[in-house]
Amino acid sequence: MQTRVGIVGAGPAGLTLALLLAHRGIDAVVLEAKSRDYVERRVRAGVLEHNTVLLFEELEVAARLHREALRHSGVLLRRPGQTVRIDLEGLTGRPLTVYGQQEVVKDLIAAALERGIDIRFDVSDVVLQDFTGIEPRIGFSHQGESTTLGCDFIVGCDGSHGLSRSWVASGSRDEYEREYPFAWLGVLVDAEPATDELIYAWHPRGFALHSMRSRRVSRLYLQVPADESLGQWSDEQIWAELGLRLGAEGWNLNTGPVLERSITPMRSYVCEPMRRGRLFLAGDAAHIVPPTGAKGLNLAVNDVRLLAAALRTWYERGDQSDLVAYSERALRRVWRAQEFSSYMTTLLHALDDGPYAERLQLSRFEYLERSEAAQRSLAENYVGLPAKDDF
Ligand code: FAS
Ligand code: PHB
Repeated sequence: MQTRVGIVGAGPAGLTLALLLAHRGIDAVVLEAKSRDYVERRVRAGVLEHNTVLLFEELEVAARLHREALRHSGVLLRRPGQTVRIDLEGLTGRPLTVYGQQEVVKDLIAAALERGIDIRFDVSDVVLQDFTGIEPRIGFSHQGESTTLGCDFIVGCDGSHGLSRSWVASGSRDEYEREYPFAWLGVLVDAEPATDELIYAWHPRGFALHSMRSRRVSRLYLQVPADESLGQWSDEQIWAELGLRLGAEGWNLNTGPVLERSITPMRSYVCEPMRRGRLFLAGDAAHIVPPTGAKGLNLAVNDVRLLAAALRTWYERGDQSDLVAYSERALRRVWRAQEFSSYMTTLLHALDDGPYAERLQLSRFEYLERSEAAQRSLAENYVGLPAKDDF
């Protein structure tokens, strides 16, 4: 098998990259370890930045998104007895879009297959070879056959548990990590959201988030200890805790059947550089953010937006300057998202860091309540700073 770009992973990063390359007439093959059904059912992110929606519109994969997604112009930050609304669209001119990652992945896969992009699901034994030379190869097994895919470039879009990161040699790789002492217990619920906009709540018992997937399906999260297991929480306990933490005068949570539940660890990670030879990393393969800033999926899309443009420069003009600059450019927005996710996580979670840290949180919250400048800073980071060729 031979192609121009071998992509490992059919998540938002890998699929968006394959579509961007096809849009520019550059062949790619996508190798995915799981089944199509599995990747289309994985419940994960829910919030799309304006940049991400614009890029999906450019790729002509946003039709269903525009029919079914929820368009939000603000977000609510809550503490017991206080709620601050951040007027995202009024402060930045850019809205927020709520549309589940599983819906994004369904739309991207459907468009890719319709456009003849070669996606191999259920592959195994993926091995990356000769990417420090000019003829990289990917060995893999598919439908009981071992195959080698020759390509000009390999892009590791295989997520936080993938293998491509490990191929960026430990010698030339700097890793930056932070583990938080808590996780998010998430539930997808068949219940009408009790709010028109997302509610991020600080509470002495812990953080809670009220999001949604549609006007019929709510998505809610609770801060739990990092080593918590799902079995420790009954539905009743989850609802009781959500009601306590999100509670406000004259406001009631809508409960309903829990359709899905999961626990997501809260960690930050960055691998630098995001390439080695002709192997590039994009998305969670290169970086992880705690979901408090709703950046994970959007960062993955930004990485491949920059990488696809760099590959086009190479193929159209034989100019490798954008490929050389890719890692530095992508990392600029990665670190902006790391800082914002850290700010939102430390602003809104019960940190168990003593009374001084709690007073700092309160002061930040009151500053947000009083200062338009503080609100504008949060708003522009949350909706996503405008995409540029080098950021
Ligand atoms: P992905 O992990 O989505 O995709 C990687 C793909 O590579 C997977 O399909 C995997 O099966 C495949 N793969 C792995 N190893 C392979 C191999 N060896 N060979 C072939 N394929 C291989 N972000 C938010 O903004 N909000 C959230 O609420 C949120 N919740 C999350 C919950 C969980 C449990 C996780 C893990 C992440 C969550 N994220 C959230 C972040 C998430 O949305 C990611 O940022 C997003 O999926 C990144 O997309 P990709 O980089 O494409 O990686
Ligand atoms: C979600 O809807 O899943 C969601 C929304 C905002 C976040 C994280 C997750 O910050």
